[in-house]
Amino acid sequence: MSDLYDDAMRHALSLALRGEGRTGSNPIVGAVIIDSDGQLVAEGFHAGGDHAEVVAIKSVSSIPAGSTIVVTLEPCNHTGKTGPCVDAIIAAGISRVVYAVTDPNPIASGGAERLRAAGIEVVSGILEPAARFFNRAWLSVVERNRPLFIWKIAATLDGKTAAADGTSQWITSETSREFVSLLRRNSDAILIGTGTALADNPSLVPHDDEDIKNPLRVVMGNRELPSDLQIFDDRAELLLVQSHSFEILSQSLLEKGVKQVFVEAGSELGTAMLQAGYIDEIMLFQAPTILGSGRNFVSDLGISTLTDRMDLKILAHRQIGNDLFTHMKVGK
Ligand code: AOF
Ligand code: ZN
Repeated sequence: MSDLYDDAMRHALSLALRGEGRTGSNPIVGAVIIDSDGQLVAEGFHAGGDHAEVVAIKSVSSIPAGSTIVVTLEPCNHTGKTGPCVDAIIAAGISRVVYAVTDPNPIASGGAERLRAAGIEVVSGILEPAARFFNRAWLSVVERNRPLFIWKIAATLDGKTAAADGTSQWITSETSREFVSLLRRNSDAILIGTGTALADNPSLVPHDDEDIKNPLRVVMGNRELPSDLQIFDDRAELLLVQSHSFEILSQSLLEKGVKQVFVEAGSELGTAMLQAGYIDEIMLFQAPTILGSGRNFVSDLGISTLTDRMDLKILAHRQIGNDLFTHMKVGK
């Protein structure tokens, strides 16, 4: 039975991913309904409207007796933007609920208890580590009251992000840059410093699809910005954080419902965030090319002896085009 649940949960996780960048301050959630023979009955994911369980239940006219719903997050027990999922599950006559992560959100928790009280069998913790990873940005907000900050770096083999004369376009291959565009689309916000805004004049708008909201553009720092910069156009929302306080940055982002921030900072802002403990992960695109001199992606962190070094843990790595992509977690 547990293999069956694992397979259905893997399916539910892949569905959940389709909601990335579309759920605002809500988690990404996938749900799969299977009958007593393990055959797929319905599926759904949260895309900002109905919760995943309700999407799956509503997608079919009837659910066979003895069915199981496999969902990546404990079904909610509260009335928020929508009614409690536990009620929808009970009303649908579902016999068993299998979920991965217990809901730590105090207003929505208690779903498992209510389901059990209604005579429904509940199994929890299936593929929990993977499901926690998928929802790590939302969990960061609920459990730490802080968005997840992912620093993207495009550098040479020797860690340079620009040559000595300032030229930097392009260090990584087109395939890597297309992948970065996808990562931007799936983020709630994209962060740069005023230095990068002035030097590169980026638009920070990953797509022109009117049906899908672009990420919030965030520019941090105290430098004056001319009003003809691309970030001031009306293609996406802009948040200016005229401060050097990451606490203020974090609170302003939470107020905007941001869970996951794609940090496209240069070395000044990136180093300051890293030093202050505000970088959670690094996505490094490393081109097999050498400059020798130029701008380093990171500057002095105040580390003078090896035992004080900042260690990272590799989460994933692969070749993309002619570059090496490494996804790392800061700390062990
Ligand atoms: C979701 N999607 O598929 C599930 C969620 O503001 P509300 O009413 O949409 O409620 C959000 C809370 O509901 C959320 O923080 C989480 O605790 C719970 N479950 N949320 O957005 C879903 N299943
Ligand atoms: Zn719900």
